[in-house]
Amino acid sequence: MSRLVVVSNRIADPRKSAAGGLAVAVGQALETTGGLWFGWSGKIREDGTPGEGELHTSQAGKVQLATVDLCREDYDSYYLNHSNGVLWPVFHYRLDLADFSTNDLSGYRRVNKLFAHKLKALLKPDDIIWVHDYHLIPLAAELRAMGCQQRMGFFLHIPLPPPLIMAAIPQHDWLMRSLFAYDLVGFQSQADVTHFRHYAETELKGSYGPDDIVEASGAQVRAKAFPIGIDVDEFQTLAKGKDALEMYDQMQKTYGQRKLLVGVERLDYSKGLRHRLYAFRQLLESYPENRGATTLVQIASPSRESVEAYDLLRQRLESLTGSINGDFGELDWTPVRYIHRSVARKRLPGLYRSGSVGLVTPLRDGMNLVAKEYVVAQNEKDPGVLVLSRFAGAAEQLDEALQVNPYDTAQMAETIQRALQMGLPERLERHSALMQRMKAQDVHWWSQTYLADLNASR
Ligand code: GDG
Repeated sequence: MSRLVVVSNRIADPRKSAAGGLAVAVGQALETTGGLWFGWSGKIREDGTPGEGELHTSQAGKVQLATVDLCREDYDSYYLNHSNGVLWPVFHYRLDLADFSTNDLSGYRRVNKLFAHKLKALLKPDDIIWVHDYHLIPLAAELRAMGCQQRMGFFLHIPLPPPLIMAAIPQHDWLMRSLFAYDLVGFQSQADVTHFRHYAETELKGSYGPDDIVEASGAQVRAKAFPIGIDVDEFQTLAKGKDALEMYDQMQKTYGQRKLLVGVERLDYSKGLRHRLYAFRQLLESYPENRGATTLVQIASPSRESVEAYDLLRQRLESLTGSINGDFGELDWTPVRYIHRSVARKRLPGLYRSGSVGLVTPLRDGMNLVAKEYVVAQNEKDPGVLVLSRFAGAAEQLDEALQVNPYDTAQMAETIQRALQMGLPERLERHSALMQRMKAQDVHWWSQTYLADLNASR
């Protein structure tokens, strides 16, 4: 049986349960056959030389871990400036937030070449290589240029925008052509696949045909949607654990009879936090019966704090929260509980379960796992209601959520009100349909389906 080699910007020890959905899925896939997980160590060397980095290897059960350190210049250009300063905003349709001035494509290429060089030394001829996410798009092209002929697949965790938005990235055609070095390219949603096909047609003068094949510049790749799921069993076990139950009790004691709206995310402009607060303000204005009776608990865990756009967003959220609490709050009621810290993973299910409504309203999102975690954490005899943005990849799968357009404040407020007032029979019906899909398409289904397809892709 071929060995699986996973490559991602960051890696995790698959034996540690705190690792979260993707790490668990990839870790389990790796443990089945024994495999190699390769990525950046997370260490920055102040005295290092660009394009060079030390390789560290260690063994975690059946999985070999291999990491490379980056020097400061490589970290800045590959990770901060190009991956998070240009690719992340553009792929989330935010040309206004992309910082092209500091963009250094050569640093991004250099680090991909460095990774390819270090990885090549560890590869066996019949390995299967699975590369993850936007940091590493050109990795296969670099490996191929070094003579590697193994089967290689790529999965994009974030959305792929339409061609005219992609076209804003300097040398976008180089970036997109490099995807054709893979045997299989996986996307989160059908919308992303459509954008990839359109890009190939319009920008590369290519075409697409049967069997998910896209052709351009004399090369072929298979492009398909594989919507990522969560580890339903693991999350249900977590929900029954001591920490989650304690969290739930604590929320009940603190908020008593009040209904809770719950939001949990990294503090990121793609997640639509400002628009959610506008809708909550509108809810309190249009449906005053919620004043004193409904609280929004918003966890915004710190993320990418050295990128300027994130700092600005934090300031705006703090000011908006302050103004809503100032305008509507009472001595015994704070409308918005905004927490700029992370909650321990073991406690999360208890928090989700305490929410009568789960608010997952990104402006654009590849999939959004919080939406899925919220559903799985619910009490199946008295479930809460998921309010989900139509711009999350998850919206293609989760028809039974109440879907909203986060830019339409009045519609979002109206939908939250509908969710707050929904009767038990309708909540039960929606929840059970969502749960069935969640179980059928969990994270193990995702990795197995992807890898089976990659195996069959040549
Ligand atoms: C990318 C794509 C795609 C959040 N706050 C806390 C916390 N979290 C955990 C959640 C969830 C994960 O982080 C977030 O996953 P999402 O999918 O919502 O979003 P991204 O981080 O942007 O992930 C996304 C995903 O990749 C997978 O392909 O779905 O579209 O953008 O698991 O629970 N965890 C803890 N404390 C927090 O405060 N412990």
